[in-house]
Amino acid sequence: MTESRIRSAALRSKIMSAEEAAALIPDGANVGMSGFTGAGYPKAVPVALAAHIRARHAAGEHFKIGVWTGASTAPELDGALAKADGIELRLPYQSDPACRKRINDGELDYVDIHLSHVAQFVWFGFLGKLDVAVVEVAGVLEDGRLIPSSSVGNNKTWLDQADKIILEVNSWQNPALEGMHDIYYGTDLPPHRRPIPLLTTHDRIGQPYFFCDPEKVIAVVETDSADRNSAFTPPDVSSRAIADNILDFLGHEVKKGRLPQGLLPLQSGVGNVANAVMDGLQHGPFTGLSAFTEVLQDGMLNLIKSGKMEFASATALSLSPEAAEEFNRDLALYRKKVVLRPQEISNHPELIRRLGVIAMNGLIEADIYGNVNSTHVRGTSIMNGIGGSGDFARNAYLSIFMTPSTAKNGAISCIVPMVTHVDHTEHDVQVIVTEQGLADLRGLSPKRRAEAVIARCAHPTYRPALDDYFERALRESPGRHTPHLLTEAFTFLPDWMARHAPAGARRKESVG
Ligand code: 0RQ
Repeated sequence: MTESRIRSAALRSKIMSAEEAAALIPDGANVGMSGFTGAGYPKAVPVALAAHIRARHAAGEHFKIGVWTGASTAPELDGALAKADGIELRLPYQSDPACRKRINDGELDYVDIHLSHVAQFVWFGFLGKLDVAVVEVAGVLEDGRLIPSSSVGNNKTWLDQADKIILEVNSWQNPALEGMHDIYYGTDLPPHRRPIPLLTTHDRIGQPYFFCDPEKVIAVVETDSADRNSAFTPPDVSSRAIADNILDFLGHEVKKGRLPQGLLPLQSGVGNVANAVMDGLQHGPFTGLSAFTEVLQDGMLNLIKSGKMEFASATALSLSPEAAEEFNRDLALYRKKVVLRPQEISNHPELIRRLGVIAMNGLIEADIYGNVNSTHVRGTSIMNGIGGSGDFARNAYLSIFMTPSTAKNGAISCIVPMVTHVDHTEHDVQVIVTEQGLADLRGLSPKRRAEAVIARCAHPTYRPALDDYFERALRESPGRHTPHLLTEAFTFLPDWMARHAPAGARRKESVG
């Protein structure tokens, strides 16, 4: 690596190997790591730490740490540490198969927190002491300030709050990232909080660098590794139909005068369906779009490239390898149209409400009354976590949840009588969309919501069972405001699904 990436002589003197740096992290430490949706996570120290932990375990010693991040990371972080059985507690969001298995096997404590809450939980002291920060950066200035990399996440908080800091300086990250970030240092604690002075998606209210006390830096590790950058599956028939339903609905809202022609700032969740919706917007009638979101996926990048989207504010990139290559190649263009902010700002309720964000997130199951489960399979096994979906759904101008109507080749209906776990209550869910259609739940009472969700969103295979449940609940439920048959809400539909699922459809009861 050229020395120009680490321009501070004081920090250059702390360069060491990942193994030496990892050995400085003690058993029982709470470690704040960078990383958000596979971008900007440390690539070398966690792998070295996992090897160190295995060696300590082989010697009969106890060694586990708390792992705090921005959001999901990659196999080199969550995967490596979970496989080594080195994680005591994980927060706030993960999507790694090895980590998920440990959580669902009861071997790893997981605290699934709204992404906007994490920083203030640390500032308030709710999570205990942060011992070490391990943060990837794109470079270090002469005075020790840091150039953030492809995600910002909670790094500002980790660098502020940790006793000790380990930096990974990754020369794979494009040096032209310098200047693209907006790190806001104006957040005070209650009762001294002031309004956050951000009025449009493209306002800059902070500065492009992280402050970092060089005295706290105990190691600097040089790396040259790509972000995880997993590929997206091209939109299939189902995700295209979901996207079309959303586009029709947004067009209808524009006609009604409830949305401007350029819509309002978009937030789009993770995953293939969310990416397909962005792809749909590419072919839709809307121009002058903007985004106030967490992750910038391929679909959004294409909207920027085609000129349909004027500006995107996020906290992280989450790109396929091809899109990452293109982003790096054309960074001179993209840096004028993209800003990355700390996640307590990208997901801040005040800003989401002020800007009037249109939130679009995935779900695992929705019930007939509009409650949404985004996190649990069959009520007890975690899939990923709530991530930022609650930050956005609760505060958005429009909160849309989308899913294919069935999962596992049609063996499971994603529309159920009663969700087996609630992440987003009926009060925060305004629109549910599947490939079958769209239910606009705004202003509807529970019974009218149930009629709309069953008729418009459920798969035809499962509609009769849901109609039957709802009709019997209307007759037999002790209370008639939100009619339910509580003794059968969770048992009736799975049995029915098992009997009516298409032949050959695979059924999976649990994850991980
Ligand atoms: O499993 O891959 O093993 O087949 O869940 O489902 O349909 O591919 O959809 O990728 O959009 O993910 C809710 C998980 C949806 C995601 C969730 C199985 C299904 C498949 C994925 P397989 P799809 P997506 C901002 C917003 C919470 C966080 C969030 C998520 C897998 O959107 O994690 O929104 N959301 N953050 O087969 C059993 C069901 C199922 C089911 C789906 N009813 N029963 N399995 N699946 N429905 C970003 C951040 O916060 C960082």
